[in-house]
Amino acid sequence: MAEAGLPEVPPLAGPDKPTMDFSYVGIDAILEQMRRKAMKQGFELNIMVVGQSGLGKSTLMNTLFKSKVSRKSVMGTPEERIPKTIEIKSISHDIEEKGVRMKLTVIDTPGFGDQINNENCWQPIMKFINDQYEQYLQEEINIDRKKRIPDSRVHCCIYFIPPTGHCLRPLDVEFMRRLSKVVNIVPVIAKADTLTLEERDFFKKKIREELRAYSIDVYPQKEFDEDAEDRLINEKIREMIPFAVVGSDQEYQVNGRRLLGRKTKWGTIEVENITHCEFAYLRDLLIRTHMQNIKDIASSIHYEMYRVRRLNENNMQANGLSSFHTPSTLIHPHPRPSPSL
Ligand SMILES: Nc1nc2c(ncn2[C@@H]2O[C@H](COP(=O)(O)OP(=O)(O)OP(=O)(O)O)[C@@H](O)[C@H]2O)c(=O)[nH]1
Ligand SMILES: [Mg+2]
Repeated sequence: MAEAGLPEVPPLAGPDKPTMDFSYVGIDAILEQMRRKAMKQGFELNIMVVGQSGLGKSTLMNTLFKSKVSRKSVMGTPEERIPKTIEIKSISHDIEEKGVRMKLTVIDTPGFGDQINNENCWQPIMKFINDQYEQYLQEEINIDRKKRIPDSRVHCCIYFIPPTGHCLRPLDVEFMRRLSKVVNIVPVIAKADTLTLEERDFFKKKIREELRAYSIDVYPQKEFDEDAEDRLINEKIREMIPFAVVGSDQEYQVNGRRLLGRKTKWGTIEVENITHCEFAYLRDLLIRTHMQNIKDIASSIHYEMYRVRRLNENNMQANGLSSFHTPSTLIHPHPRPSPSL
């Protein structure tokens, strides 16, 4: 019998066991060790939502918490109207599924671009993202640093495009162009139930063309595909982006099943039904298929760029150089650091 807490080690050879293969070292057991470690630590994902007021950002995040990701953990909360978001606010949920723990944090932001003059309205969002990088950096360079640095860095930012059916607005272009350089951007078409299927397909295609034309690199970025397999999977996602989503935190009974939906006179739009909208694809990308990759790119590309820039600034200050000089002793970010998977 194994000691309490220790993994059971198979006996080398026994009377009823075939002779062991002595060339076997057991490297594959590292996978089990990593799994145990990861299970103990749990997982974290920080998602930010940005977009014009009333586009359903808060609703969609409630949908995410209430959908199959965390049906159990939020059951029983009283249904109430979602208030207008007036400040940047983080909400965390601890989710546990099949013994795996996850802390999902949503950073909800107030209506973006709601002013008459929207020049530089992306700045508070950019500042928030950089502030989180700065906090992490300060913890990291601390001599007496924590074993596990609390991670409040924004791993990805869901940008809500209004369902106009025409094209991106200059504001959308400006935001995504600037922010895609510091954070993973996942664009979505908000309130997709207001578009017909043809309008939706046309709008999605148009947005993809515009993103290409303006060289806006949204997640999953082509240049960070690791290999051919990666490229194949991500290419399919890139052909689907932006996801046309519908949000709701209300449950309805349809054909004997309880589901999240929007009830209209003409029927109920089921938010998790892929024939109705693409919410499930978004959730699967964020949680089921690409969560680790999103975090890797956030950390090894976006945070790394910030870190290098800040350390260079510090160096220059220490050497009494102005930022106009670019001495050869500068630390340079890797030309294209590949995310560690
Ligand atoms: N038709 C439709 N309405 C939606 C959808 N999602 C949310 N709504 C409704 O739109 C209204 C605004 O939703 P919120 O989630 O508060 O929007 P918000 O983007 O968080 O708004 P601010 O906090 O003001 O920035 C609510 O009445 C929602 O019920 C959707 O997918 N389709
Ligand atoms: Mg809101």
